[in-house]
Amino acid sequence: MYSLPGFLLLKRENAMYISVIGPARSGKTTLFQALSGVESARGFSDGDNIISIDVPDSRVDEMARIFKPKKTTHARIELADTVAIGEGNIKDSTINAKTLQKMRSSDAFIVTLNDFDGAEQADLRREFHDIMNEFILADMVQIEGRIERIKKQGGKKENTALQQEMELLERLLGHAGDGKALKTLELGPNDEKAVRGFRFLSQKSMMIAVNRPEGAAGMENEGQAGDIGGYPALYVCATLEQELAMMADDDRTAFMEEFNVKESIRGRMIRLAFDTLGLISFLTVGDDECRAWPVRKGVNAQEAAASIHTDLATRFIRAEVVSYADFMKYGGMNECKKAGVWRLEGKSYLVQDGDIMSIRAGT
Ligand SMILES: Nc1nc2c(ncn2[C@@H]2O[C@H](COP(=O)(O)OP(=O)(O)OP(=O)(O)O)[C@@H](O)[C@H]2O)c(=O)[nH]1
Ligand SMILES: [Mg+2]
Repeated sequence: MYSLPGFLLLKRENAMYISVIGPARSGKTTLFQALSGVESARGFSDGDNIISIDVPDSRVDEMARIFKPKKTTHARIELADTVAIGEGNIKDSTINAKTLQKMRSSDAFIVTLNDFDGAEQADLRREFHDIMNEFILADMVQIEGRIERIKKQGGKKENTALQQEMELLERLLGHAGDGKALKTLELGPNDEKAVRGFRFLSQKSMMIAVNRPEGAAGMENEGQAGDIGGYPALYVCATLEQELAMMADDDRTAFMEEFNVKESIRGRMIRLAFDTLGLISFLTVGDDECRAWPVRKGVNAQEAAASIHTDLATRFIRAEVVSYADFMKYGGMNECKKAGVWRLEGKSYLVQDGDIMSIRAGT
């Protein structure tokens, strides 16, 4: 039976799960609404507000225009609005276990920082630092708990597996104890696998949304805001973007021109998320369905097949591949065949972003 390393697959039917987190009143809910286009009551913040959003992808739209399929499916992101995080919150259990659990199961965080009422850059860094400290403390509590249990369990007997785990836990604890995020600890593949189950908060991928005042919106602020604490940051004006997200398409275009907004935050943030998480998309096309499949960079054709269906990976014979660029250049599959750019690839072919694939599988 063909088995796939778990980290190459995205859970929940290919949806990434991203939580919007940040200090109190930093604009989390406003940004959540801007990204999802869904209005939820302001101040709603028990972490239960989860919405599934489509990943904008003009390649999928273009394929749908050409094939006119019964169904068009974009990659999806599950986005959650959460409670505020401040100093002492996790330790004092102000954040309840259920919310903490949801944060732990996130693939990544969007950290919203308030820069709309005159905070200095230094304050943003301090605010982020405070949140990271909370995460590090929460991770330490988990590590210490596990160490205690191992001590009780394996105290008398020789057990290499437990000893190895203990050594790893001590290393993690030492690193976190120095106030450093676990993400910055280099781990070998085995250790990486061993810690995955803990779902440590300070090990998550993070993107920072620096929430700017309305007057600052516009072109000059649309780029990246550099990094904060080693994590990539984007400038955003959440209130403006929230208004944008709620508008009819025609109004939106005019509004974006007026405020000199080139691209809405949804596209910018999702691209950053794909980048940060190391994701690419391959496409499947046809009269039934045109669809984008997000996979980790570096998956091979067989692993990509598994993200569609495990059976397809087990019975994998070949992948028919045409790049999106070639498809558009030559104007179709048959044209690509004639031009000699249509390929038959084997299991170990490394899937590229925008590959249009069809998996040939045996019975
Ligand atoms: N001027 C300005 N105000 C903003 C911006 N984003 C949020 N606000 C205001 O800040 C207040 C808090 O916004 P929310 O989105 O509810 O913040 P939150 O982080 O979800 O707050 P809690 O869930 O209570 O921690 C609201 O009054 C917003 O209108 C912004 O970009 N510019
Ligand atoms: Mg809120």
